[in-house]
Amino acid sequence: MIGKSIIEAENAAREADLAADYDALGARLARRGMDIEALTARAMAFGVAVPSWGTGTGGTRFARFPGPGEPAGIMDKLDDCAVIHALTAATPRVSLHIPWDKADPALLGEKAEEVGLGFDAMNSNTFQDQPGQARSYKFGSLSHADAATRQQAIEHNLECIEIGRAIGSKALTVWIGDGSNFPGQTSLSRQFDRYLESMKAIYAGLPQDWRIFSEHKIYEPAFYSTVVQDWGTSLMTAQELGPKAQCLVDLGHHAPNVNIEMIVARLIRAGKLGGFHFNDSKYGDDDLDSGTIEPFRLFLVFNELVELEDTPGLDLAHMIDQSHNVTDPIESLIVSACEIQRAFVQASLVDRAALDGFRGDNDALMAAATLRAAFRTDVEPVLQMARLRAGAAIDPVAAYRASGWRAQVAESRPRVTGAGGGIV
Ligand SMILES: [Mn+2]
Repeated sequence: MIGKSIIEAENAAREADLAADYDALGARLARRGMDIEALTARAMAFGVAVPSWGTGTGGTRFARFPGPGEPAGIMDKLDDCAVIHALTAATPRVSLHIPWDKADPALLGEKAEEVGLGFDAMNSNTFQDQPGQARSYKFGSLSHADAATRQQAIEHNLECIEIGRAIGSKALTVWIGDGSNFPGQTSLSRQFDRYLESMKAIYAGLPQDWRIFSEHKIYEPAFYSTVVQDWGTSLMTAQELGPKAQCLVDLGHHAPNVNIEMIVARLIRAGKLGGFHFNDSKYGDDDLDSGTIEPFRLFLVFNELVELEDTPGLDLAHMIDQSHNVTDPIESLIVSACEIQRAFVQASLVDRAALDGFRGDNDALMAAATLRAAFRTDVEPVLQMARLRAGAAIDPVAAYRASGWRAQVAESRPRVTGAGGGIV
């Protein structure tokens, strides 16, 4: 693990500057009637889950270029996740992916306790075949034309619930790659019926205090039609299944220029928003790091979440889902967690009373200006202070580099040379 002394030494060099920056921002916010301490408390209470699969180098379907010290298994991944949380204090939970992370649940629980992490939603995988698997998912899984293949996929999801139950998870995220690549290849309606029937069987196996999240994705790997392709289909699914079923919004899984924040508002209105997979994109489902391409869009998503945060029953699972192809995955996850937290804090700065007034007066210009005033406020001192007070690093990437973690684990972890396929 990252030694406390390294974090403290790194922080000591930055604390005086932070104190000055924090005081200056506090005074500036006070002039706007805002309390910086309340904002820092909100930042400290915010958490986003790290995807276990994000700790390894990702890739595209063309290639993967792993770096030194890649995690060799789930225990290594949990170590890396613990490093991210130690430095940011913003990632208290890990989202597991079965079967990639399959291990004795007792050992998973012990390891999580040892490194101080909890588990977020479980993720099933019926979009690829596993060694020794009886039936192939080449032509689908939960919506496959063959009942035995559907049953195999259902049982896999039930197993994910069973593992999750043993380690304290409370949700299952289902994303399937089912669809078609040719017009006429499949019946668009009957395929969806089969999917719903399978999801009902999984839903029936949910413990009382669990939720199931339906994640949609517009395309890939099925490039002509996808069974759960948009939020409308995801909402239909959640509504048909029942109260424990909700929708998961992955920011990358939308057509270009779609107004994602409006989808968020609609799903909250329906009582069906369950959580997020955060990432960013330039062209499609690029899985780029959160906040690197369209930080204003991320802010607008959080603006809806903050505006509607008192909605009864709203309980969101915030998770990251990205592919880190050219960076050290730990650094990307650190920066992404901080950027997601930043968008939340910026959205918390919006003067809601003023905004309501401008909306009531149809003053579009000033309403937009109210949002921009929050978005343009540099809240870095708030984020830094939240980390410092939680025992994390004022500058997490600098502390990570100073720790030498990657070089240290590269000594003990086997060198990965495979250049196999990418990550989803
Ligand atoms: Mn996702």
